[in-house]
Amino acid sequence: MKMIKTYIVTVFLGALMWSCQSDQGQHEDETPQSLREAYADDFLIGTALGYSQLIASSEKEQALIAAQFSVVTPENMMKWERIHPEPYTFNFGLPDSLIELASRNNQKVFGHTLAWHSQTPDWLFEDSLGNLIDTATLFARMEHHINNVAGRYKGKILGWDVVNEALNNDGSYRNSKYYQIAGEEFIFKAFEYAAKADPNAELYYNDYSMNVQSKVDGAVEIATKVRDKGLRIDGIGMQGHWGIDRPSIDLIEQSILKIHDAGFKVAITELDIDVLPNPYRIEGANISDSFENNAEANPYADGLPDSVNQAHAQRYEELFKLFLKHKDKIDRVTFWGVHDGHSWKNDWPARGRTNYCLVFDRNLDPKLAYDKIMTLKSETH
Ligand code: 9MR
Repeated sequence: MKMIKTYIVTVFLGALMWSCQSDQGQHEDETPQSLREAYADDFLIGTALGYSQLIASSEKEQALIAAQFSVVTPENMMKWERIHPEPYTFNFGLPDSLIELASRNNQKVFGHTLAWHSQTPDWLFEDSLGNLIDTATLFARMEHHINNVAGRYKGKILGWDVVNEALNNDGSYRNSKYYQIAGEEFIFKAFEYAAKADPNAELYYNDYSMNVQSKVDGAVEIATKVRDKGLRIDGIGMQGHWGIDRPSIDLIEQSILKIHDAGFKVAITELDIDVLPNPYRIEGANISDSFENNAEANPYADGLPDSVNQAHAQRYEELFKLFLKHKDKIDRVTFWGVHDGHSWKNDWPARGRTNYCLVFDRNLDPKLAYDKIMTLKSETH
Protein backbone atom coordinates (compact mmCIF):
# COMPACT_ATOMS: atom_id res chain seq x y z
CA MET A 1 0.00 0.00 0.00
CA LYS A 2 2.82 2.34 1.00
CA MET A 3 4.63 1.55 -2.27
CA ILE A 4 1.50 2.31 -4.27
CA LYS A 5 1.07 5.62 -2.46
CA THR A 6 4.71 6.56 -3.06
CA TYR A 7 4.29 5.61 -6.72
CA ILE A 8 1.16 7.73 -7.13
CA VAL A 9 2.79 10.73 -5.44
CA THR A 10 5.91 10.39 -7.60
CA VAL A 11 3.89 10.15 -10.81
CA PHE A 12 1.84 13.13 -9.74
CA LEU A 13 4.92 15.21 -8.99
CA GLY A 14 6.48 14.09 -12.26
CA ALA A 15 3.41 15.21 -14.15
CA LEU A 16 3.56 18.54 -12.36
CA MET A 17 7.12 18.96 -13.53
CA TRP A 18 6.04 18.45 -17.12
CA SER A 19 3.21 20.87 -16.89
CA CYS A 20 0.67 22.46 -14.65
CA GLN A 21 -1.83 20.30 -16.58
CA SER A 22 -4.24 23.09 -17.26
CA ASP A 23 -6.46 22.56 -20.28
CA GLN A 24 -7.56 26.14 -20.11
CA GLY A 25 -4.36 27.53 -21.62
CA GLN A 26 -1.93 29.52 -19.49
CA HIS A 27 -1.28 33.06 -18.38
CA GLU A 28 -0.24 35.24 -21.27
CA ASP A 29 3.34 35.59 -20.12
CA GLU A 30 3.86 31.85 -19.70
CA THR A 31 5.07 29.51 -22.39
CA PRO A 32 3.03 26.29 -22.64
CA GLN A 33 4.89 23.32 -21.19
CA SER A 34 3.11 20.47 -22.95
CA LEU A 35 1.27 19.57 -26.12
CA ARG A 36 -2.09 19.36 -24.38
CA GLU A 37 -1.58 22.81 -22.91
CA ALA A 38 -0.22 24.39 -26.10
CA TYR A 39 -3.09 23.09 -28.22
CA ALA A 40 -5.84 23.34 -25.58
CA ASP A 41 -7.78 25.95 -27.54
CA ASP A 42 -7.35 24.18 -30.90
CA PHE A 43 -8.04 20.45 -30.66
CA LEU A 44 -7.49 17.52 -28.34
CA ILE A 45 -4.02 15.98 -28.47
CA GLY A 46 -4.03 12.23 -28.08
CA THR A 47 -1.98 9.09 -27.87
CA ALA A 48 -2.64 5.38 -28.14
CA LEU A 49 -1.97 3.36 -25.00
CA GLY A 50 -1.10 -0.33 -25.00
CA TYR A 51 -0.59 -2.94 -22.31
CA SER A 52 2.97 -1.74 -21.66
CA GLN A 53 1.86 1.84 -21.02
CA LEU A 54 -0.78 0.68 -18.58
CA ILE A 55 0.91 -2.12 -16.67
CA ALA A 56 4.66 -2.13 -17.23
CA SER A 57 5.25 1.56 -17.60
CA SER A 58 7.97 3.61 -15.89
CA GLU A 59 7.19 6.62 -13.73
CA LYS A 60 8.72 8.83 -16.39
CA GLU A 61 6.39 7.42 -19.03
CA GLN A 62 3.35 7.78 -16.77
CA ALA A 63 4.25 11.38 -16.07
CA LEU A 64 4.74 12.08 -19.77
CA ILE A 65 1.39 10.53 -20.69
CA ALA A 66 -0.38 12.56 -18.00
CA ALA A 67 1.28 15.81 -18.90
CA GLN A 68 1.27 15.74 -22.70
CA PHE A 69 -2.05 14.29 -23.83
CA SER A 70 -5.67 15.31 -23.36
CA VAL A 71 -7.21 12.17 -24.89
CA VAL A 72 -6.17 8.51 -25.03
CA THR A 73 -7.16 5.67 -27.35
CA PRO A 74 -6.79 1.99 -26.40
CA GLU A 75 -4.34 0.68 -29.01
CA ASN A 76 -5.55 -2.94 -28.92
CA MET A 77 -7.39 -3.71 -25.68
CA MET A 78 -10.89 -2.79 -26.82
CA LYS A 79 -10.64 -4.65 -30.13
CA TRP A 80 -13.02 -7.58 -30.44
CA GLU A 81 -10.43 -10.36 -30.13
CA ARG A 82 -9.11 -8.84 -26.89
CA ILE A 83 -12.26 -7.61 -25.16
CA HIS A 84 -14.62 -10.40 -26.31
CA PRO A 85 -12.52 -13.41 -27.33
CA GLU A 86 -15.24 -16.04 -26.80
CA PRO A 87 -19.00 -15.67 -27.25
CA TYR A 88 -19.65 -15.28 -23.51
CA THR A 89 -16.25 -14.05 -22.30
CA PHE A 90 -15.50 -10.37 -21.92
CA ASN A 91 -12.10 -9.07 -20.76
CA PHE A 92 -12.84 -5.74 -19.16
CA GLY A 93 -9.85 -5.63 -16.80
CA LEU A 94 -7.39 -3.66 -18.94
CA PRO A 95 -9.97 -1.38 -20.57
CA ASP A 96 -11.34 -0.53 -17.11
CA SER A 97 -7.80 0.39 -15.99
CA LEU A 98 -7.41 2.62 -19.02
CA ILE A 99 -10.63 4.44 -18.18
CA GLU A 100 -9.44 4.89 -14.57
CA LEU A 101 -6.02 6.13 -15.66
CA ALA A 102 -7.57 8.65 -18.03
CA SER A 103 -9.93 9.86 -15.35
CA ARG A 104 -7.02 10.39 -12.91
CA ASN A 105 -5.18 12.30 -15.63
CA ASN A 106 -8.21 14.39 -16.56
CA GLN A 107 -8.09 12.90 -20.05
CA LYS A 108 -10.84 11.84 -22.39
CA VAL A 109 -10.99 8.33 -23.86
CA PHE A 110 -11.78 7.55 -27.47
CA GLY A 111 -12.91 3.93 -27.99
CA HIS A 112 -11.39 1.79 -30.74
CA THR A 113 -13.14 -0.09 -32.37
CA LEU A 114 -16.57 -1.73 -32.57
CA ALA A 115 -16.66 -3.24 -36.08
CA TRP A 116 -13.42 -4.10 -37.89
CA HIS A 117 -12.46 -7.01 -40.15
CA SER A 118 -9.11 -7.45 -38.39
CA GLN A 119 -8.32 -8.60 -34.82
CA THR A 120 -11.78 -10.14 -34.70
CA PRO A 121 -12.37 -13.82 -33.87
CA ASP A 122 -13.75 -16.14 -36.56
CA TRP A 123 -16.58 -17.29 -34.29
CA LEU A 124 -18.30 -13.95 -34.89
CA PHE A 125 -18.87 -14.85 -38.53
CA GLU A 126 -19.20 -18.63 -38.42
CA ASP A 127 -21.50 -21.37 -37.20
CA SER A 128 -20.26 -24.51 -35.43
CA LEU A 129 -19.38 -26.11 -38.79
CA GLY A 130 -17.32 -23.13 -39.88
CA ASN A 131 -19.85 -21.84 -42.42
CA LEU A 132 -20.67 -18.14 -42.63
CA ILE A 133 -23.76 -17.30 -40.59
CA ASP A 134 -26.81 -15.46 -41.91
CA THR A 135 -27.37 -11.72 -41.67
CA ALA A 136 -29.79 -11.84 -38.74
CA THR A 137 -27.37 -13.90 -36.63
CA LEU A 138 -24.51 -11.53 -37.43
CA PHE A 139 -26.59 -8.53 -36.42
CA ALA A 140 -27.66 -10.21 -33.17
CA ARG A 141 -24.01 -10.94 -32.30
CA MET A 142 -22.95 -7.39 -33.19
CA GLU A 143 -25.73 -5.92 -31.07
CA HIS A 144 -24.78 -8.13 -28.12
CA HIS A 145 -21.13 -7.04 -28.45
CA ILE A 146 -21.82 -3.34 -28.87
CA ASN A 147 -24.36 -3.28 -26.03
CA ASN A 148 -21.88 -4.92 -23.70
CA VAL A 149 -18.80 -2.93 -24.69
CA ALA A 150 -20.14 0.54 -25.56
CA GLY A 151 -22.85 0.09 -22.92
CA ARG A 152 -20.30 -0.60 -20.18
CA TYR A 153 -18.42 2.61 -20.90
CA LYS A 154 -21.49 4.72 -21.52
CA GLY A 155 -20.93 8.25 -20.30
CA LYS A 156 -17.24 7.53 -19.62
CA ILE A 157 -16.05 7.72 -23.17
CA LEU A 158 -15.89 10.64 -25.59
CA GLY A 159 -16.69 8.55 -28.62
CA TRP A 160 -16.08 5.44 -30.71
CA ASP A 161 -14.49 4.45 -33.98
CA VAL A 162 -17.68 2.56 -34.73
CA VAL A 163 -16.61 1.09 -38.07
CA ASN A 164 -12.95 0.80 -39.00
CA GLU A 165 -11.43 0.28 -42.46
CA ALA A 166 -14.47 -0.91 -44.41
CA LEU A 167 -13.14 0.50 -47.70
CA ASN A 168 -10.57 -0.33 -50.36
CA ASN A 169 -8.50 2.56 -51.66
CA ASP A 170 -10.65 2.89 -54.78
CA GLY A 171 -13.67 3.61 -52.58
CA SER A 172 -15.30 0.22 -53.06
CA TYR A 173 -16.20 -1.91 -50.06
CA ARG A 174 -13.58 -4.25 -48.59
CA ASN A 175 -14.69 -7.83 -49.09
CA SER A 176 -14.59 -8.61 -45.36
CA LYS A 177 -16.62 -11.32 -43.69
CA TYR A 178 -18.92 -8.60 -42.39
CA TYR A 179 -19.49 -7.50 -45.98
CA GLN A 180 -19.81 -11.03 -47.38
CA ILE A 181 -22.57 -11.78 -44.89
CA ALA A 182 -24.49 -8.52 -44.77
CA GLY A 183 -23.25 -6.15 -47.49
CA GLU A 184 -23.07 -2.49 -46.48
CA GLU A 185 -25.95 -2.98 -44.03
CA PHE A 186 -23.45 -4.08 -41.34
CA ILE A 187 -22.17 -0.51 -41.25
CA PHE A 188 -25.61 0.98 -40.63
CA LYS A 189 -26.34 -1.59 -37.93
CA ALA A 190 -23.05 -0.83 -36.16
CA PHE A 191 -23.95 2.87 -35.99
CA GLU A 192 -27.50 2.12 -34.91
CA TYR A 193 -26.37 -0.17 -32.05
CA ALA A 194 -23.60 2.22 -30.95
CA ALA A 195 -25.98 5.19 -30.77
CA LYS A 196 -28.39 3.12 -28.68
CA ALA A 197 -25.70 1.80 -26.36
CA ASP A 198 -24.20 5.24 -25.65
CA PRO A 199 -26.46 8.05 -26.86
CA ASN A 200 -23.96 10.80 -26.02
CA ALA A 201 -20.82 9.27 -27.51
CA GLU A 202 -19.40 10.77 -30.70
CA LEU A 203 -19.59 8.21 -33.47
CA TYR A 204 -16.91 8.00 -36.16
CA TYR A 205 -16.04 6.11 -39.32
CA ASN A 206 -12.24 5.61 -39.35
CA ASP A 207 -9.81 4.55 -42.13
CA TYR A 208 -6.24 4.80 -43.38
CA SER A 209 -4.93 6.31 -46.67
CA MET A 210 -7.64 8.93 -46.44
CA ASN A 211 -5.44 11.19 -48.56
CA VAL A 212 -6.45 8.97 -51.52
CA GLN A 213 -9.36 10.92 -52.93
CA SER A 214 -11.40 7.92 -54.08
CA LYS A 215 -11.17 6.57 -50.55
CA VAL A 216 -12.17 9.78 -48.80
CA ASP A 217 -15.06 10.06 -51.27
CA GLY A 218 -16.11 6.54 -50.25
CA ALA A 219 -15.93 7.46 -46.57
CA VAL A 220 -18.01 10.58 -47.09
CA GLU A 221 -20.52 8.48 -49.03
CA ILE A 222 -20.76 5.98 -46.15
CA ALA A 223 -21.22 8.77 -43.59
CA THR A 224 -23.84 10.46 -45.76
CA LYS A 225 -25.79 7.21 -46.15
CA VAL A 226 -25.69 6.65 -42.38
CA ARG A 227 -27.03 10.17 -41.82
CA ASP A 228 -29.66 9.86 -44.58
CA LYS A 229 -31.03 6.78 -42.85
CA GLY A 230 -31.73 8.95 -39.83
CA LEU A 231 -28.85 7.39 -37.88
CA ARG A 232 -26.22 9.36 -36.02
CA ILE A 233 -22.64 9.79 -37.21
CA ASP A 234 -20.49 12.69 -36.06
CA GLY A 235 -17.22 12.43 -37.84
CA ILE A 236 -14.67 10.75 -40.03
CA GLY A 237 -11.22 9.74 -38.79
CA MET A 238 -8.18 10.02 -41.03
CA GLN A 239 -5.65 7.65 -39.49
CA GLY A 240 -2.50 9.42 -40.70
CA HIS A 241 0.07 6.63 -41.10
CA TRP A 242 2.19 8.76 -43.37
CA GLY A 243 5.77 9.13 -44.60
CA ILE A 244 8.22 12.03 -44.70
CA ASP A 245 7.48 12.95 -48.32
CA ARG A 246 4.14 11.40 -49.02
CA PRO A 247 1.27 12.12 -49.23
CA SER A 248 1.31 15.80 -50.11
CA ILE A 249 -0.08 18.38 -47.71
CA ASP A 250 -2.44 19.42 -50.54
CA LEU A 251 -4.08 16.01 -50.71
CA ILE A 252 -4.49 15.85 -46.94
CA GLU A 253 -6.03 19.32 -47.01
CA GLN A 254 -8.44 18.33 -49.79
CA SER A 255 -9.63 15.41 -47.68
CA ILE A 256 -10.14 17.58 -44.59
CA LEU A 257 -12.21 19.97 -46.69
CA LYS A 258 -14.30 17.21 -48.28
CA ILE A 259 -15.20 15.74 -44.91
CA HIS A 260 -16.02 19.14 -43.46
CA ASP A 261 -18.03 20.29 -46.49
CA ALA A 262 -20.18 17.16 -46.22
CA GLY A 263 -21.04 18.17 -42.65
CA PHE A 264 -18.83 15.87 -40.59
CA LYS A 265 -16.12 16.51 -38.00
CA VAL A 266 -12.55 15.52 -38.82
CA ALA A 267 -10.13 13.72 -36.51
CA ILE A 268 -6.54 12.68 -37.20
CA THR A 269 -6.72 9.42 -35.32
CA GLU A 270 -3.44 7.48 -35.68
CA LEU A 271 -0.66 9.87 -36.62
CA ASP A 272 2.90 8.64 -37.21
CA ILE A 273 5.60 9.60 -39.71
CA ASP A 274 7.67 6.69 -41.01
CA VAL A 275 11.33 7.54 -41.75
CA LEU A 276 12.48 4.16 -43.10
CA PRO A 277 13.02 3.02 -46.70
CA ASN A 278 9.83 1.98 -48.41
CA PRO A 279 11.03 0.07 -51.49
CA TYR A 280 7.57 -1.20 -52.41
CA ARG A 281 5.86 2.13 -51.79
CA ILE A 282 3.52 0.57 -49.26
CA GLU A 283 1.20 3.17 -47.78
CA GLY A 284 -1.58 3.09 -45.23
CA ALA A 285 -1.88 0.19 -42.81
CA ASN A 286 -2.92 -2.95 -44.63
CA ILE A 287 -1.35 -5.53 -42.35
CA SER A 288 -0.98 -8.18 -45.09
CA ASP A 289 1.29 -5.86 -47.19
CA SER A 290 4.71 -6.67 -45.80
CA PHE A 291 8.27 -7.44 -46.84
CA GLU A 292 11.34 -8.99 -45.27
CA ASN A 293 13.65 -7.04 -43.02
CA ASN A 294 17.34 -6.75 -43.97
CA ALA A 295 20.19 -4.31 -43.39
CA GLU A 296 19.18 -2.16 -46.37
CA ALA A 297 15.61 -1.89 -45.11
CA ASN A 298 16.77 -1.02 -41.60
CA PRO A 299 19.51 1.59 -42.03
CA TYR A 300 19.13 3.51 -38.73
CA ALA A 301 19.38 0.65 -36.22
CA ASP A 302 22.24 2.49 -34.46
CA GLY A 303 20.76 5.97 -34.57
CA LEU A 304 19.00 8.45 -36.81
CA PRO A 305 21.13 10.79 -38.95
CA ASP A 306 20.51 14.43 -38.19
CA SER A 307 19.33 15.15 -41.75
CA VAL A 308 16.54 12.57 -41.43
CA ASN A 309 15.59 13.84 -37.98
CA GLN A 310 15.36 17.34 -39.45
CA ALA A 311 13.15 16.15 -42.32
CA HIS A 312 10.91 14.27 -39.88
CA ALA A 313 10.55 17.37 -37.69
CA GLN A 314 9.81 19.58 -40.68
CA ARG A 315 7.11 17.18 -41.85
CA TYR A 316 5.42 17.34 -38.44
CA GLU A 317 5.68 21.12 -38.52
CA GLU A 318 3.99 21.27 -41.94
CA LEU A 319 1.25 18.90 -40.82
CA PHE A 320 0.53 20.83 -37.63
CA LYS A 321 0.47 24.09 -39.59
CA LEU A 322 -2.23 22.50 -41.74
CA PHE A 323 -4.12 21.19 -38.72
CA LEU A 324 -4.02 24.63 -37.10
CA LYS A 325 -5.23 26.24 -40.32
CA HIS A 326 -8.26 23.93 -40.12
CA LYS A 327 -8.67 23.84 -36.36
CA ASP A 328 -12.34 24.80 -36.77
CA LYS A 329 -12.86 21.47 -38.57
CA ILE A 330 -10.53 19.20 -36.58
CA ASP A 331 -11.53 17.89 -33.16
CA ARG A 332 -8.66 15.66 -32.26
CA VAL A 333 -5.09 14.84 -33.33
CA THR A 334 -3.89 11.52 -31.88
CA PHE A 335 -0.39 10.08 -32.21
CA TRP A 336 -0.35 6.30 -32.64
CA GLY A 337 1.85 5.58 -29.64
CA VAL A 338 3.73 7.43 -26.92
CA HIS A 339 7.34 7.11 -28.04
CA ASP A 340 9.44 5.69 -30.88
CA GLY A 341 10.10 2.39 -29.11
CA HIS A 342 6.38 1.81 -28.65
CA SER A 343 5.34 2.36 -32.27
CA TRP A 344 3.82 -0.50 -34.32
CA LYS A 345 5.91 0.88 -37.21
CA ASN A 346 8.99 -0.90 -35.82
CA ASP A 347 7.29 -4.09 -37.03
CA TRP A 348 5.40 -3.06 -40.15
CA PRO A 349 5.71 -3.32 -43.11
CA ALA A 350 8.89 -5.22 -42.15
CA ARG A 351 9.41 -6.83 -38.74
CA GLY A 352 12.10 -5.84 -36.27
CA ARG A 353 13.21 -2.51 -37.76
CA THR A 354 14.19 0.59 -35.79
CA ASN A 355 11.81 3.37 -36.75
CA TYR A 356 11.54 6.92 -35.44
CA CYS A 357 7.92 7.89 -36.13
CA LEU A 358 6.77 9.83 -33.11
CA VAL A 359 7.68 13.04 -31.28
CA PHE A 360 9.20 11.40 -28.17
CA ASP A 361 12.29 9.21 -28.49
CA ARG A 362 13.04 5.84 -26.90
CA ASN A 363 14.24 7.57 -23.73
CA LEU A 364 10.93 9.44 -23.59
CA ASP A 365 12.64 12.72 -24.35
CA PRO A 366 11.08 15.22 -26.73
CA LYS A 367 12.49 15.20 -30.25
CA LEU A 368 13.06 18.03 -32.67
CA ALA A 369 9.56 17.35 -34.06
CA TYR A 370 8.12 18.10 -30.61
CA ASP A 371 10.06 21.38 -30.42
CA LYS A 372 8.80 22.40 -33.86
CA ILE A 373 5.18 21.69 -32.97
CA MET A 374 5.53 23.56 -29.68
CA THR A 375 7.29 26.50 -31.31
CA LEU A 376 4.48 26.78 -33.85
CA LYS A 377 2.13 27.49 -30.98
CA SER A 378 4.36 29.88 -29.07
CA GLU A 379 4.85 31.85 -32.30
CA THR A 380 1.13 32.15 -32.83
CA HIS A 381 0.32 32.65 -29.16
O1 9MR B 1 -0.96 -0.53 -33.22
C1 9MR B 1 -1.66 -1.74 -33.38
C2 9MR B 1 -0.69 -2.91 -33.29
O2 9MR B 1 -0.18 -3.01 -31.98
C3 9MR B 1 -1.37 -4.19 -33.70
O3 9MR B 1 -0.42 -5.23 -33.76
C4 9MR B 1 -2.02 -4.02 -35.07
C5 9MR B 1 -2.73 -5.28 -35.50
O4 9MR B 1 -3.58 -5.08 -36.55
O5 9MR B 1 -2.97 -2.96 -34.99
C6 9MR B 1 -2.34 -1.74 -34.74
O6 9MR B 1 -3.28 -0.67 -34.79
C7 9MR B 1 -3.99 -0.50 -36.01
C8 9MR B 1 -5.29 0.17 -35.68
O7 9MR B 1 -5.99 -0.57 -34.72
C9 9MR B 1 -6.15 0.39 -36.92
N1 9MR B 1 -5.43 1.08 -37.94
C10 9MR B 1 -4.14 0.55 -38.28
C11 9MR B 1 -3.28 0.41 -37.02
C12 9MR B 1 -1.89 -0.08 -37.38
O8 9MR B 1 -1.96 -1.39 -37.89
